[in-house]
Amino acid sequence: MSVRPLLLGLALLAGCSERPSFDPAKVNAAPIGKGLPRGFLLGTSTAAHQIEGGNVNDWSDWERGAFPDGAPHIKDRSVSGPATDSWNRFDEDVTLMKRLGANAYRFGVEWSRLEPTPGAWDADAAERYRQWAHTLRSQGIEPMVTLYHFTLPRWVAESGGWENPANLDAFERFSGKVAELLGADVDWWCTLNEPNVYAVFGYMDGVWPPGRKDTAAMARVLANLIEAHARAARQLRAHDTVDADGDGRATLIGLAHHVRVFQPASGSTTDLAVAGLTDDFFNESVPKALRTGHVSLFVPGSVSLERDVPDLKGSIDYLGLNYYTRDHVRQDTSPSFSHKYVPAGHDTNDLGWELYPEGLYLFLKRYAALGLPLVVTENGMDDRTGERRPYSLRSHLYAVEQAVAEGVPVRGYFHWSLIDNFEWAEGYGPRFGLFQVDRSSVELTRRATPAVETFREAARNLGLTPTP
Ligand code: GCO
Repeated sequence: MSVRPLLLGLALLAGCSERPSFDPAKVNAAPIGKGLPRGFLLGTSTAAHQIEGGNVNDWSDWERGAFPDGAPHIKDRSVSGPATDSWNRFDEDVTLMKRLGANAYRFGVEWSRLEPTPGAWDADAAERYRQWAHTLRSQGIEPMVTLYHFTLPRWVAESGGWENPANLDAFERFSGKVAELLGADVDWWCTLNEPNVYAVFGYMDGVWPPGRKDTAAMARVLANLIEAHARAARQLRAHDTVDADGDGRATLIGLAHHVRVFQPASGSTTDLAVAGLTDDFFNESVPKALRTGHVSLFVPGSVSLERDVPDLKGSIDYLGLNYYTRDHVRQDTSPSFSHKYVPAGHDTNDLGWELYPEGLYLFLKRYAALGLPLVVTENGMDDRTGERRPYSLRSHLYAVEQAVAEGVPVRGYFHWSLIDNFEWAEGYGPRFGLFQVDRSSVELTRRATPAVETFREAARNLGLTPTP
């Protein structure tokens, strides 16, 4: 074994000494939103497949299947189906954004709609996305567009998905086309959503399509995704030359990187090293590659991948962070070499993920070292009654404001999510929406949860004007 784990463990130990802890009384008393800088993007986030409805892609196929032991791929046996019908209810969703007072919206374009077969461009779908981006801009809502959020057209998946280098070429072409399509209204681009999560769930844990359990393939796919980002960024810059918001820049490119706090279960050298390695692989691989132009992936005993991708350097203008939770970690023999859990008594969301707003502050501080603007591209909680979301939203905005107060250049916060939606392998049980969606009604009625008021308060304190 190399000295790498030891060094990482020690690095983590050093990091442990400064774990903050927020005082709920202070969080509740804070004039939330007041500490955010001018021009801050305060919005919500969604993904095409989770809200549009009617999509036909690798995920809609996967949703109908089962694992070898007979268990359904989707825990509650639901299929995304009509989702929240946002494909047809976009204007209604914009009304909700206006009610929040949001000045930004992150949404995805669905590759399988735009290019259902190789090289064929669907003009109607394209026109609808163009109108969406235009509507948002004319309503004073800054659009941020995600190019890839976990779903692939069938033809891409069937030809090997992200394992096949030819599909990187296809994604590159697609990115250029989307830039041409939406560039007049869009400056903020998010090339990929959570490449680390996708690679691990799809290729190591086998719980998402394509359902593989092959750690070496997981690493290759992650490396390919990182490379795909660099290639997409080049296309976006070449084909979106319109500065839509008048700030002097036609493109602001980033990706949404999923980060989790990995807390060693004990002070033992093994737990420290395992937590450090997990952190290194999961949290650090992507930002390090973006910074250095070199992809380096290491999983003890199974993966050691090195790849130069010089175009990565300078490929991002901001780093997006999707932050939800903290895992406690101890050594294990599973393929990921670590066992992750939440100790009894810790506060969790309804999916059992620990609520740890301090973690968001820690990551903002950590990635300030990149010297680039940071954007919280996702944060939120599964709260099926909606009663606990107000504090969650407040405490995470508090984390952002703490970081801002210490000089961290945070440019935006996008709450996941605007509305309840299809939560991948979990189906429709979880409720992440600021607005609840009544799935029993034909209209898929959207109803405000209590956190809408919290969001409006932050918006007003930022100088925005929610509609009544
Ligand atoms: C992800 C996504 C979202 C999820 C959200 C809640 O992290 O999987 O980007 O699609 O719905 O994070 O789990």
